[in-house]
Amino acid sequence: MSEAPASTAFTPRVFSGIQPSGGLTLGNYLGALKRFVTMQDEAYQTVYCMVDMHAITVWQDPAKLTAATRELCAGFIASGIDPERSILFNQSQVPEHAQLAWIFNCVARMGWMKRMTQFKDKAGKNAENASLGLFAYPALMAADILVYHATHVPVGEDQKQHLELTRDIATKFNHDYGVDFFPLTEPVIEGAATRVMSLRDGSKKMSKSDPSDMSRINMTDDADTIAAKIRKARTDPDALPSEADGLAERPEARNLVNIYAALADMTVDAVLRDVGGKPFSEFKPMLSELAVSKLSPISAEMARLVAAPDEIDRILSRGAEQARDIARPIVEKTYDIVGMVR
Ligand code: AQP
Repeated sequence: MSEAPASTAFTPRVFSGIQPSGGLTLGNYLGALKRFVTMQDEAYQTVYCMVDMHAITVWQDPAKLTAATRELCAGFIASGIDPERSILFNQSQVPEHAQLAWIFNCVARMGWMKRMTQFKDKAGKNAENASLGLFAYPALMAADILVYHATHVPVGEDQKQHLELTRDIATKFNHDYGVDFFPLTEPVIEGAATRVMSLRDGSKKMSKSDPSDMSRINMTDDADTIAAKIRKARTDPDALPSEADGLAERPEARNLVNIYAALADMTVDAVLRDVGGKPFSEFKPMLSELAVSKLSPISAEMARLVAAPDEIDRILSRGAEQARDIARPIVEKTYDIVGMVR
């Protein structure tokens, strides 16, 4: 079997996306956005996307989808993504994503898709009533990445399985058609908060679509709301340990310490050296103060940008043109490989 090429054979290029399926959360920021920003300064071309086609795999009110897409774009820019240095656009403006996704729907196997835990989580007990799009979501995600021949994808821990599937799709395509065309993309899952958990339940991921607003910190929350959510965050009665091992069976405590470490750019060990032995009644105000100092400038800048939707739309259409310049020849070449007359 012909092996897919090592990603080093391709131009170093980063692709990642976030769904406009609600407001940005602290989980999206620490698990993804913060890393997107630092990758701009490394030796990659960076391509970032509001994945609106992914968002509609579950019902989205049209007016809210439009507003959430613009707000998400504002969140990218306010967090430090520079549209002059990164390509920033929304997925539906680049039809090549859908074109390649169809080819990948024909490459991916039903058995692979049925193993995807995110589908099981999101479809819940009523899988028969889930959309076909939700089931095919990982094939579209593979197309998002491979339509740019992206070599690296910064994501949170929850997306690891989808990245493995992307590599499986690339390998099978290359093998079936006897080519070395798609790279084996590397996930970049780094930092103290690759899986930020709900503030109400340390076993559940912090999510934009969680029905409880108290479960998450939204990037648009004001200082009082952030402080109230942290004050009410679920914890246990014990004081904080002085070493990371002491957090092993304490998911809620571990989550708050991870959030602190990621916001402060410290290791968990360094945080525990400072706060070990303190009760939550002392640690929570420290965490609130840190979160407010880091997030308030971002939310203020988001509010300023959201008030200028024309400017956001201009940035998105320019980004879409730049994205299409990369994606179009890759789809054309894919069609040639598959044998489609064009
Ligand atoms: N809680 C989290 N901790 C760390 N990383 C996270 N990400 C999301 N939640 C966390 C990362 O953010 C990026 C964008 O995610 P997404 O919006 O495309 O989809 P998602 O993972 O399904 O995020 P949500 O907030 O849970 O959205 P909904 O509620 O609509 O499903 C990804 O890199 C993800 O890993």
